[in-house]
Amino acid sequence: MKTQVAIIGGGPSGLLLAQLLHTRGIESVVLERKTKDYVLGRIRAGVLEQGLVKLMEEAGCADRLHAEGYVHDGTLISYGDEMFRIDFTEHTGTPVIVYGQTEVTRDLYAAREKAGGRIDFNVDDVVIHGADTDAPFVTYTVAGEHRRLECDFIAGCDGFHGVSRQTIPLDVRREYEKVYPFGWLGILSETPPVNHELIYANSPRGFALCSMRNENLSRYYIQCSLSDKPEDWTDEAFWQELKRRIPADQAANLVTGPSIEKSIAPLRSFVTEPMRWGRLFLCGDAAHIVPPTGAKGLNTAASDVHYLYNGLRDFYEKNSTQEIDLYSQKALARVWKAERFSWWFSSMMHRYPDQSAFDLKMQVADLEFLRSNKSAQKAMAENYVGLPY
Ligand code: FAS
Ligand code: PHB
Repeated sequence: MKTQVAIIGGGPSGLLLAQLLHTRGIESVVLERKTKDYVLGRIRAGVLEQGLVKLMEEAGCADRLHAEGYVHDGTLISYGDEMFRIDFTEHTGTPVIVYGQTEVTRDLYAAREKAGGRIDFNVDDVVIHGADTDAPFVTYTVAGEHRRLECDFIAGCDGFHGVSRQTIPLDVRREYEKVYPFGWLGILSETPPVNHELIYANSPRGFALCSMRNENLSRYYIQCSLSDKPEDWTDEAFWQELKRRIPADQAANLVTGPSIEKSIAPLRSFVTEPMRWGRLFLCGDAAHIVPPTGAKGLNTAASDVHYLYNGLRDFYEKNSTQEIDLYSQKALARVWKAERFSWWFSSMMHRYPDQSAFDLKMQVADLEFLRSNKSAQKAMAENYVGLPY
């Protein structure tokens, strides 16, 4: 079998790239390890930058996003019972859209199916061959049947635990990592959100986040120990802890209910350089991970896709390799800014086991400066809504 672009991974990165390439008549095949339902069952990101919204529009997949997504002009930040607002539109003229990653992925699957795009599910034993040659190919199995996919390029969109990054030789790769000493326990509940905007809460008991998917589907997180398991937390225990971490007036309005999903995500900052090796291009979580505090994971995957799509389009339409040759440099320039913002916001909002009294004073000073300084708020807003591509 032969295609132009072999895409490993059927998450948002791989699907968005496949659909954008399709709009220019560029063929691809997506290889996904799991089933579509499994991919759609993962509850992840909730906030979309305008850059991702524009890419979904370019891919012809933004109708439901615009119909059902929620425009958010700002976010709330609390510490103890204090709370203040960062106004995105005042500082940047740009809002964000609250629309779950699951729905983004669902829309992309629907578009690929409508276009007759090839997606092989339940693939195993994916191996990338000849990425450093002009004739790369991918071998894999489906239900024990061996397959070989000849291609011009390979997009490694297979997430943090995929095979693509590992294909780049260790003497070529440089990896940078910071593992955080806590996780996020998240629940989904069919209850109205506690506030119409997100609340990022710093409390003496740890971080909490109040988010949502729609007017009757809320998403809440509390910082938890890495030794915790979801089953260690009853719904009641979760709600009680959340109420103790958000301002009292917000806690008084919190509508609780049974969790319909409960999971714990570890937090890490991670970047691998370069994001290209020969004909292999890493995209999204395959190349970088951020703590979800700044809502940058999915959105930075989107800017990777933007750069790679433009590079591949120019290769096929203009016979130019200029943009693919600049891919890693351009993508990493934006990745590191997202890493910085996510690390800074996480440092300001979480409780760290080794924090001294001075460290805690620095957190409060950071929060007070952000609360009182318009330039600090503008910088926060510019990072949150998404730096330019
Ligand atoms: P993904 O991991 O989404 O997709 C990779 C795909 O490749 C998967 O479907 C996987 O099955 C497949 N795959 C893996 N190995 C393969 C192989 N060998 N062969 C074929 N296929 C293979 N970001 C936010 O902005 N906000 C959040 O709140 C947030 N919460 C998160 C919670 C968790 C638990 C995790 C893990 C991530 C979270 N993220 C969040 C980040 C997340 O949204 C990612 O940034 C986003 O999924 C990136 O998309 P992809 O790069 O497509 O990677
Ligand atoms: C979410 O709604 O899942 C969400 C929102 C903002 C974040 C992280 C997660 O920073």
